[in-house]
Amino acid sequence: MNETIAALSTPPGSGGIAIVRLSGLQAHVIVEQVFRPWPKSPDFFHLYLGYFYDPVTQRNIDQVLLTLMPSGRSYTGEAMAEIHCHGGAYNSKKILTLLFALGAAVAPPGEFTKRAYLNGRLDLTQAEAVASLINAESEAGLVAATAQLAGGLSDFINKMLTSISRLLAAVEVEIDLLAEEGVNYSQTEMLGPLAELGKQCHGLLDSYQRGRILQAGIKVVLAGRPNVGKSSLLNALLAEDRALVSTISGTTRDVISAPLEIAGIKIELSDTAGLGQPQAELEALGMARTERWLEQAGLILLVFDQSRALNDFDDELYAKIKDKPHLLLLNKDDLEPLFTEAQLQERFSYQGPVLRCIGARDRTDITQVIDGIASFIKSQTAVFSDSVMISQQRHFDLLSKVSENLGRAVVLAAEAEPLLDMLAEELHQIRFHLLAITGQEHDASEGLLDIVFSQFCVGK
Ligand SMILES: Nc1nc2c(ncn2[C@@H]2O[C@H](COP(=O)(O)OP(=O)(O)O)[C@@H](O)[C@H]2O)c(=O)[nH]1
Ligand SMILES: [Mg+2]
Repeated sequence: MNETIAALSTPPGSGGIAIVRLSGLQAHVIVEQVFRPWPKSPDFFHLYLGYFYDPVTQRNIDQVLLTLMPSGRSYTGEAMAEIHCHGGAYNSKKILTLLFALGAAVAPPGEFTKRAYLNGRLDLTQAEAVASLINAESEAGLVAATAQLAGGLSDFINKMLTSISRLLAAVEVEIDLLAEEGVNYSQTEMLGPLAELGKQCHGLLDSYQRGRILQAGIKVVLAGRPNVGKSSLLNALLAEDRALVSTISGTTRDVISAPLEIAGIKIELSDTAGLGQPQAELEALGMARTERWLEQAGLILLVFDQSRALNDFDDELYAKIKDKPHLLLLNKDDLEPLFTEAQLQERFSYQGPVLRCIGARDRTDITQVIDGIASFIKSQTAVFSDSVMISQQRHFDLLSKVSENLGRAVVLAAEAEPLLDMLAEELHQIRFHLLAITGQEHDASEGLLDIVFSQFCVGK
């Protein structure tokens, strides 16, 4: 059914080695024409040292290692061959060109993993985990992706599916029997499992925020009035001179972002233009940009200069961010204080900690700030950290639909004389959405597979 595909599976450019992969019915036949010496009866999963050569000119192209994998026991589930050549851009391209000349087709992005899914080697959540694993940028991201790849989420969804299929079968039997002899319907047998499914579904939906943070990281934004020391803090947290620091108010205009890892979580730290009364047009543009950034922040660090009295701008600023996750930071602790931590907390009715940046200007001690961010992250991610979670928007959307159908199913099932056909329809829908998560069934017209596999690179 499928043509044999070939692609470079390592990044283009020069490196130690490059790996060219082939998958499909003709994979072994094609490499037999370009690898020598061809073993008499080749073993699978054995690495053969030899030469990749051009069958027309008979000239050797590269010294390579070749391994063959049989269908049913390879990543894609098809016959596969891997050619480990020297990591040059030219030789690997030449090898690919010769494979294409012998009939291999160019592999679209994600095609190997797509075939693995279509051949039942992975389900859709596991295929998505492969993409997450490749893109992981932190310890937590890696752990989350590996758990999903191992099938943690698939198992959980499959258990929900077993339960829903059982209920559906019971309702359908009931529909048949009612038509004949009017057998009594057992509500408790229906409502108990439905409630349990609802709990599981909400557990997964609740885990989305945590799953996103673990896998994709969190955006942390420094905000505050001009000149309080935001840029100094960014530099201190990054331990490098990244942002311009000056006594001139309005120095920072554009948003400066840089990656950082705290408590195993990937952080994108951003410094913004201070919010207040803009002195010039450019400063006003910077402030507008800050506001947009604040909307997307996963955590806002609101910085105060303890040597300057609090005023209306501070109240305005606080009102703006108070519904977002935030921490208060007190800076310039080497200067005479005009207010205390307690006064700050009282003014804004803020229950959280006030983190002191001790001499941020000289990068001396920002441990309180780092610890504060770390405990915030832990409070967001630690709960049930060993349980199954979701981190993909697609899963969240499907489970939201499941949750709606479950709500309606419970109402229908609780009726004194339930409308069994309608209940069956809700259960069908739930089953369909759950099957779409693992990819066992889905609406082909939605182009789901194209969307999922286009996130991959060529050769994966
Ligand atoms: N005395 C003192 N000055 C600081 C401290 N942190 C920053 N500054 C100074 O405050 C001014 C404004 O700092 P900057 O980081 O540019 O503030 P931003 O406008 O909030 O980004 C600069 O002159 C800094 O050197 C501090 O802890 N103590
Ligand atoms: Mg600044």
